[in-house]
Amino acid sequence: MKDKIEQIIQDTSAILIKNNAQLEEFRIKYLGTKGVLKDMFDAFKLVPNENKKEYGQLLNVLKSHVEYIFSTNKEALEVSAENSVVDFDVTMPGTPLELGARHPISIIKNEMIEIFARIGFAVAEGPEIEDDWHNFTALNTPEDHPARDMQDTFYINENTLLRTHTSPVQIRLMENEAPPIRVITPGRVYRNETISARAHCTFHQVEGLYINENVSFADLKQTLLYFAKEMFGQNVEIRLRPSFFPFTEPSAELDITCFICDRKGCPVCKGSGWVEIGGCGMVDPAVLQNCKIDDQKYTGFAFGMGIERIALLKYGIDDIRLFYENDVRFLKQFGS
Ligand code: 2NM
Repeated sequence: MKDKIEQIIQDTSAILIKNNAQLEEFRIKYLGTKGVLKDMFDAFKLVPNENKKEYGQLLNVLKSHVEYIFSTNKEALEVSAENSVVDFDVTMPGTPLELGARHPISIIKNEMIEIFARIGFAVAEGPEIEDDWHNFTALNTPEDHPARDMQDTFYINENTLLRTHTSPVQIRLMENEAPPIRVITPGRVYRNETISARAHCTFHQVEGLYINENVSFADLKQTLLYFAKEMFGQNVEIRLRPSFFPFTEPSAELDITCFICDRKGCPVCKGSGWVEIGGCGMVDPAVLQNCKIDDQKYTGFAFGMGIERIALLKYGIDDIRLFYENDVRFLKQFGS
């Protein structure tokens, strides 16, 4: 019996268990109700009394050994099952990622940047939190101008505010770089306005600036005509209506012929055949002086357009608030 016990310990130690079926085979063979251990314990009953103590101890060693082999193999199989991915076909195509859509404001902004890039305008950006000098004073805006009013401007403190236009980016450029300067400044601006279908407290602008020797109002007009035709179609014409801005002299509002109704008159142009898309003018010499640019040598033109306004017109959207709600049902329509 002693030899038999040793033989079983040797056999079970050498066994290689590779899967659950082999584990079950092992369990039945050694630990089952008709298994090897059961036979050994049955045989133990016939052992003479004087040998019972010795063989009893040996049998208990055998039982622990077989149970140990079983449980360590069982654990090893469980761990390897957790770590291996069964039935994974590496040649299958992956789960496709759902593509998003660019925001309509970004689409129009990028289109405007491309159109102006083709005639040599660079792009510049700057901070949305500005100081009084760059947002107002350098732009020749008087201390008592209504735009500086708490009602129109979000102030952070007396000298710090959320920019109300992107012109401060152009002031920084004129302060730091020598002409010629030919740049557009797209970006987000803030105005303290009551939110409605037509107006919002934040919106986006593209402003343009060209400073050089002999820059004329005719250059401004031709630049804007080129832009309007590229943006809205070659049939479009522009109209400049006299206006006023503190930073330009002379100043004008920029209208384009209504491309919705082709000038016949419709709800979008309110029957007039024209829609306003921005403002413009010749940079006031006082602004050039504020930026230490020689206003005897250089002249310049500037213009500003609202991106939302152009997006509303181009996409036939009737409520500006849709741009800021991030409703995917709205945004998905601009898949690009
Ligand atoms: C507009 C209309 C007219 C403008 C002026 C300047 C600067 F910095 F050169 F003085 N930047 N942008 C300007 C002029 C902006 O927006 C409706």
